[in-house]
Amino acid sequence: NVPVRLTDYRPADFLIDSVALDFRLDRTATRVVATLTLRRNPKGVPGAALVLDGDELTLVSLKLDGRALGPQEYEATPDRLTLSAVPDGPFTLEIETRVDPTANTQLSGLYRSGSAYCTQCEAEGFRRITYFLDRPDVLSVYTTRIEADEREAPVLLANGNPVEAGKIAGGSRHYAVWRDPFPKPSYLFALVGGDLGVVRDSFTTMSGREVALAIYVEHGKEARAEYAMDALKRSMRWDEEKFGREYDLDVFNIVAVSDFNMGAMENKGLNVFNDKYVLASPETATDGDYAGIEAVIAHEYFHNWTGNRITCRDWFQLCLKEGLTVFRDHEFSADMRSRPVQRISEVRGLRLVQFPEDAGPLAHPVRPSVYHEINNFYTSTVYEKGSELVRMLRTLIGAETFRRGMDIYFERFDGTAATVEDFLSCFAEASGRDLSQFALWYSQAGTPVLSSEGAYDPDAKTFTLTLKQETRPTPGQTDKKPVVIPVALALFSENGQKLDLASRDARPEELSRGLVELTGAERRLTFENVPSRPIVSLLRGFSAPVRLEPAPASADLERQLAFDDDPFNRWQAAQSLALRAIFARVDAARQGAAAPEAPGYVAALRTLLVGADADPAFAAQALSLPSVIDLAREAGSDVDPDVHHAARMGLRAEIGGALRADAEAAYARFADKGPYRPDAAGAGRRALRAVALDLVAAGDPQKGGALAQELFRNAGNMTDRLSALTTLALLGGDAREAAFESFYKQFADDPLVLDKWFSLQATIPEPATTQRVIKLMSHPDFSLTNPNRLRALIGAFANANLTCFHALDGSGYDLLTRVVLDVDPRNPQVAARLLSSLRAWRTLEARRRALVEAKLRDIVAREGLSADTRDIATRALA
Ligand code: B3K
Ligand code: ZN
Repeated sequence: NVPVRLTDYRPADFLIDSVALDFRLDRTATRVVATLTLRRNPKGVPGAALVLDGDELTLVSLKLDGRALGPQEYEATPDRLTLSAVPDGPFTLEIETRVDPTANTQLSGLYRSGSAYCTQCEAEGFRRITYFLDRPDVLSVYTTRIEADEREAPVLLANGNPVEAGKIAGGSRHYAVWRDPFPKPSYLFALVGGDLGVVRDSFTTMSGREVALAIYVEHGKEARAEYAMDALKRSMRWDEEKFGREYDLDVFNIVAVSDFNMGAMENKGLNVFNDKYVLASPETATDGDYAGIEAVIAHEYFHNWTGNRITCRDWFQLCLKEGLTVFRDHEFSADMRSRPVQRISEVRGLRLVQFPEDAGPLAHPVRPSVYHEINNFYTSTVYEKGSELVRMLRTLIGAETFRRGMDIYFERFDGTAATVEDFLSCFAEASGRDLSQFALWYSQAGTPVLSSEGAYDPDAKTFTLTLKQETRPTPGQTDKKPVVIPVALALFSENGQKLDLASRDARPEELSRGLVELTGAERRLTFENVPSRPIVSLLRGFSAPVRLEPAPASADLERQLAFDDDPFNRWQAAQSLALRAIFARVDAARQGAAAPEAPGYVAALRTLLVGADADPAFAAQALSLPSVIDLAREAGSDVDPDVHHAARMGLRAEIGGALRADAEAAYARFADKGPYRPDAAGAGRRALRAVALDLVAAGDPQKGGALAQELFRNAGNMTDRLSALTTLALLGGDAREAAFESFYKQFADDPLVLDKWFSLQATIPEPATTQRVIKLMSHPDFSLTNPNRLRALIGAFANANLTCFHALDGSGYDLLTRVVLDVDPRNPQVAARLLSSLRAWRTLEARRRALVEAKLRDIVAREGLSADTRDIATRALA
């Protein structure tokens, strides 16, 4: 397994202008005839042999310009087809392969989910269907004919527009032909065949074209696709309004399947989805699920322009489509819901996964320069940090200039396979700025640490702010250069008055925008006319993906929480106060001292709770304590999750005790009124109520338990029911077991709801949970082959139950490695992803570190390990 390097990029030696695919669907022996029209690429090596990619393929026959080739005229292995002598002019190649969709447990290529046939080709799954130049810079026009048994697969779908369909005489077979006029890379190919229900709608584009929309789901679940359909129409309108992007085919189809390696896939005109991101009803889906559906539907739809019309030259450019499309879906969610609340949850997500990734052995640049297995690079760094880079670019050049740059990008690179340089060149042109330093963000791994120091001079009435940056070494990258960091800032007087910024050390537009740029290792700014020591609001709106150190003094944080006009920094102030209070408890526990209380923080929370009606969603976020994962990340080294968990629970009890009456009042005040609506306002009220319930349970377990049981019984929607069950799960005892049992009985036939049932049990933070998880693995509803179910139980255990997963007896690590090794031969992508839950293992204290290291060494030593899992294990040991 040789590494692939960005610097080794060479254009393909051949181009494939058109592809005609003919599928005869069969459960175990599907026949595929691919007719390719090829010609030499003027940019390729003259006279080069034609080498096509394959993966576990069986070649049936091969014809060149209509003539059957003998075995001495080519070389075919399961993973390569080589023709050393091909014409210099254009020619056609007809390749017949046979594939077994039922045996395809990797869920890459053509496989079966339930009784349906479906495909997943990104990144390199097309080569598991036919031999091809399976690389994103080879763009072709596809025609797809599908033939199948009409009883088994009445629905036959592929990319593009439907051309023709009919019955085949003498039997029960039928066919459909689809044509996609837009040249695309093979990773965007898709096909679906099955017996599916459908929801239909239509959309009139900005230029008045009618697009037929359809979402295909399991029969009987049509009503649950209505929210997804609504989200789709809103996405289509939004992309027209905000980016001027119109949809381009006559149809847009979405198919929901229950066996899927990730969230969804943006195949041209035929998105295939994990049904988790399509199906929702108030009884089965939470507010979080609805928000997730809205975001993923939008994300895949937005790929039509950022990913499909303009694709990536090579897989190193993955962030070009992913980071940009995440940025677009974030903006969409911000417009559909609450912008501040959306921003806070983006940053929470970034810090939960991307920051640890960037600080650990799996760290890599947003645009990596080398990979062994590309599927392991669909990471939080490429997606979420990639999105932050686009956001920073917009912050630096301004929203209008950014939009002009996007217009240039769409205009200039439509129909091509582009690079990050191509993308940046559009913004350099639109803004007239040199973006070469900005480009470092794409090549340099690691989270920069931004530190600040302030000094007030009461005589001169000046305030001097010193900003410094430093990026620590990451694997393979020791020397880090300073990057450009847009630092949004404001100064407030003691009583909350926002001060005008005056300084000779900043450009006038920096002062008027409240945005200074740190480009070197250090910058000093002296602000004038500052009447008293100011309160500094730094990195407002999280203007750059950096770690800000140190947090301001607690008294300043309390003031910021009270009057900062940047909601993100108000939330940040609450988080910083909570972190300080928890770490004070950690220190005390380590010294055997009594737990220190945090009266200032608790008083600030009381104000938030009492005033929650103004913005319940925001209050719910500000009232939520950092998770144990947050604590581990902030500690950075010598992590003992038990100590962190205990300190966190201690603070939770302190808050619950102090705010009991206010929490009970809030719980009553925010009771659901009227029918459930999955909108942001309703979701905010329910989130606040869940926080209130948790506080009541923290302060008075008996009262909390009683309220939770009542809510569990009478909940009118899944959001409330799950909040109640979460509280009961934490409280333990017979009530918990009874609730889990009744939940199971009620939803035993609903896989997506059962996933929640498995997850919640896996995350109970008490020692017995590991045994519970092991027992659940023999539950009749558990399955190692369904990725959703596997992630629900084992993924949740390893990623969200730190005390059990990192148990000192090694039982959590045993469980994870056993499952990873069991799943690996069947589904390497999912196994490797599970193993990535060890991304932060080096920050653990010594005993746990030794346990993990031994496990990783054991995995690497295994024979027959997949390239995916080997890659993660090897890099994790770096
Ligand atoms: N582009 C796909 C991800 C494919 C992952 C392949 N291992 C979904 C998305 O990001 O929209
Ligand atoms: Zn994407």
